[in-house]
Amino acid sequence: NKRLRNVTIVKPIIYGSYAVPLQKKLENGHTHRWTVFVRGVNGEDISTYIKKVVFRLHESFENPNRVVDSFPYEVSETGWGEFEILIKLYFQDPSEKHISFFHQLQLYPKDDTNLQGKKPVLSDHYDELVFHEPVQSMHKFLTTP
Ligand code: SLL
Repeated sequence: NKRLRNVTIVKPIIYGSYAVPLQKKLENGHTHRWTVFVRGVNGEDISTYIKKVVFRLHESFENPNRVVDSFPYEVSETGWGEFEILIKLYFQDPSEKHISFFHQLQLYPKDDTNLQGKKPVLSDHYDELVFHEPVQSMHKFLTTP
């Protein structure tokens, strides 16, 4: 399982969240429905090289570690507060170490043009996963159409 010299593969991804206020506050105090997600750009299927995604929610949630092992890589919940979500990407090839990043869940619009909360509040980020000189087995996952 050799490294492929002088080969670099770049995988663009988008990760983030969107949130909408509930019509009515729930008995448990929840005010919003939200989704946190990771996806490929241009509808690319990332399951060819992603094995699973773990979303670590705030500890006030039941089972805060949410493991998603197939498309779509997302978790939907209701809640009342904003917090940082740890997102861990695990790759199909076991020799490739997982990577982690944080996303700040946003429920409330930052500008007051959307104070009525009619539109979903979206917060997302573009990022690029760079695989420099991947091993042969990982290269195969990365180039599978
Ligand atoms: C805050 N530091 O105080 C943050 C914590 C926690 C959000 C936010 C619901 C949990 C549940 C929930 O939205 N927790 O009751 O299921 O704003």
